Amino acid sequence: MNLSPLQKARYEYVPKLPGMLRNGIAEICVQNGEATTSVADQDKIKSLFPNTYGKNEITFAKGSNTSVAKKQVVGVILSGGQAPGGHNVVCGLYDALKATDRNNVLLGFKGGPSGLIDDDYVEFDDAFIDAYRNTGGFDIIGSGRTKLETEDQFKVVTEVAKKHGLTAIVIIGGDDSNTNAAVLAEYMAANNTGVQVIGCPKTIDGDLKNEDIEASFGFDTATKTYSELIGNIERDANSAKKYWHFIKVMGRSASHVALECALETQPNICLIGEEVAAKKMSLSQIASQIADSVEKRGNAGNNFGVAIIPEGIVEFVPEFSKLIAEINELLAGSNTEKFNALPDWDAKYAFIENGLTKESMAVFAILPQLIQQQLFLERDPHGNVQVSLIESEKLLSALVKDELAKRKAAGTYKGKFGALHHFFGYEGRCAFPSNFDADYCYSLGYNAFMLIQYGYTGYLSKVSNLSKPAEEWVAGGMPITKMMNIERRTGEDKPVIRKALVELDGAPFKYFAAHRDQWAVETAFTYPGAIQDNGPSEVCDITTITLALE
Ligand code: FBP
Repeated sequence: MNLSPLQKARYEYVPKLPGMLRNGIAEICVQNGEATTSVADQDKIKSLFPNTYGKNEITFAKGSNTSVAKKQVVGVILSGGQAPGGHNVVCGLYDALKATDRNNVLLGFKGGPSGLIDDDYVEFDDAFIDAYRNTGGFDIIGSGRTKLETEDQFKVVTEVAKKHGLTAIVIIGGDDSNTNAAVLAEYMAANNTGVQVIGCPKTIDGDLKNEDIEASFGFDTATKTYSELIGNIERDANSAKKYWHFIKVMGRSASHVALECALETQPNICLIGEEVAAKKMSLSQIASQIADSVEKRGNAGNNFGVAIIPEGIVEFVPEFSKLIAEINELLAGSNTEKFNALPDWDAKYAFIENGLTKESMAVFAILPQLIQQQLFLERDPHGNVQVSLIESEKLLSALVKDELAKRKAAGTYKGKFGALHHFFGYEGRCAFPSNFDADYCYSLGYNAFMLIQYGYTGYLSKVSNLSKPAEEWVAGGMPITKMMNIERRTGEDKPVIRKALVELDGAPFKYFAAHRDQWAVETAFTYPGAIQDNGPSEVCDITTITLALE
């Protein structure tokens, strides 16, 4: 492997653990918390998870370790989209496992959940792990989005587990992947396989959080990476004074990434999908809101600006989300194949026209053909629209341009409008983890092994009190079923982890809402610069503004 100077330097970084995990394995005991219930649909979730539902939350503390000694053979997978810090989860897991007993074994299954089915794995040793400490990416074993849900898949996983003598499986993933973890844990428990399943909360989207899980890992580094880039663009815009930049940022369902980037960079516009849904805004209302800022700034001679668009925005516009829901139903089951087999766009258009309601067809009909076609791109294995492939930044800037033309004709707008488009997503998912993510991820992995050692299954590794220094972080676990409810996916009702959306009465949104009118008209940009990992703590160890405000 060719090493950059930074990578060499990052090998030397020693991630910080929560205080209660610092005294060595022999000094970690368990404190029992409250029994749990699911966030909604309790009866249904309880009946689907009879063996893993309703368990207690737990916290680790300093004290004599009372876990039962046995040889542990643990399998780990990275699942879903990449997020900075994933390697450190594996490193923390490995270190705790080996510190407990050198004979314990950690197997990494390659390419996500499919690695478990195909029995494609590697056995980690010190040299292997050391090459990935404090680095970004998931390339240590790769990732994938295969959904583990059928009886046949579970049987194969059970056979693979038997073959290796697995005592536990750790699934490092987002809401969908941890839904997989809960379902697999239930299957393993119901069939007395003796295999425990533990999840770890990953996703740059930041939507796997709740009163227990304060942040998903990767959000910190990804948003700081995008904010650096947005700040650079703001400075370019303010230097050249001739472009409006429409910047789409990742965040499939929730707008946490967009909101955090806005708090970091103070752009002229930032759309928040959850607000658009709450106010039932139409596409033309959104375009008009952006055009107001362009007009005011343009009339004052400032023909430039920056607008941040969350990639999931289209799903929040009521007319659009209804359209997407209808398209999902239209493509359910074998219909996708039928649709894809149609010879050309005209035939597909006729099929669509036949399947959509009048209202949705009216929305569909006014979209540019490029966007219409993007709405029919393949869903991911969990049935989600791949919003990263829908160019909503281009759609919105085109609508703004039309609106400005009308205002120009009416004589109210006197400026010039030139738009450039960007999409920041993949740029941030494999960045070197910030100190925060390096520490948090290592702690999640270390903690996951403690949950295994103490015999828990169907639990999520939980590290909280994150806005404080790592010494004060609190390590423990919570049953995954606590976060679940029933939702409609690919035309069926399914138990899934409820996504955490931006709360409009939460402190981060309120702060943004209190300042955005000023930011829309003035040039109030802030330039966060690149992530720093070596220097004063107030520069290198800061958390996200979202976490600080929450
Ligand atoms: P996870 O929910 O698996 O963490 O992935 C989130 C994400 O990064 C989204 O922000 C984005 O829409 C999606 O992955 C892109 O998926 P892919 O990597 O398959 O293109």
